[in-house]
Amino acid sequence: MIKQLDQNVFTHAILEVNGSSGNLALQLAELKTKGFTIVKSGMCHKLADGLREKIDAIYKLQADEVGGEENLKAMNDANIARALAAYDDAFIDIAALPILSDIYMAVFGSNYTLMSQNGIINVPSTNHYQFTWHRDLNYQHYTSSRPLALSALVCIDPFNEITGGTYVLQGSHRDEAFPSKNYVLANQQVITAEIGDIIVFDSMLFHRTGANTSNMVRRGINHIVTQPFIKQQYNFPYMLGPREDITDPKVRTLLGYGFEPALDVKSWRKMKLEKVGINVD
Ligand SMILES: O=C(O)CCC(=O)C(=O)O
Repeated sequence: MIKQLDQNVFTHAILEVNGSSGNLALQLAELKTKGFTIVKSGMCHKLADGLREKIDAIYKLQADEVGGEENLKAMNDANIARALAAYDDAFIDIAALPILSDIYMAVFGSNYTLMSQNGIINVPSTNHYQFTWHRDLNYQHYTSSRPLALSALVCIDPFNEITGGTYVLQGSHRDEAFPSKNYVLANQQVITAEIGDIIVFDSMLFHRTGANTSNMVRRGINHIVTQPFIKQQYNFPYMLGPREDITDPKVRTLLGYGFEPALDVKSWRKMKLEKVGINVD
């Protein structure tokens, strides 16, 4: 949330202006310059209540399948519920929210896929791996003229100074290296948001989760969306199976159907031939 200041934009001696008015244009301009923008999804509290329960249940199931939460702690993976869309279609709907698709389409064109979708569970008075500064494209230290990936962090609980907002270093997606400690302390900003707000950011923006000093768990769902030349962290088509009931081509592309790596040359050619209507055995 940003404080509203004077609402007039008077100028003089300016001949050139970037961008047009309108929400999407504003979001794209903010993403480019600041590296983040905030979008309102209009999610109702009832839906958030349901998603909260589902995230916790998926996390428990995933912890149990690797021998319990202690093992997740040992690998710095506690309180993250991974690949939610593969467990419950409600998370496919969240990943495919039209308000997000509009941004992805404007940034990437029509081919973009879900690289990862994680439930971030910020438990009061516990440590979380995401408390440390990072980029969502881990270990990468270069800049690009267009975003390589966008992150969309959907707030399922209020994000504020007490529950833990999201800390960002504005503009840091344009720098190769992480800045000095002095720079971070002088320039870090915390984004606060309401249930249903979505913090969309360039995945190269340095950011971190804020500590939760409240007495309630604070959850968010982070998506990383890329063009399909960057491989998915989880193979959603494999986890979901063929799912012919998902017919919307935009949603299938988002989930990665049609972009699975070919097993060999023949299957790669077969796939290309099928697209031009030729079937070979
Ligand atoms: O929880 C947050 O505020 C940020 C989440 C985050 O850093 C991430 O998912 O990469």
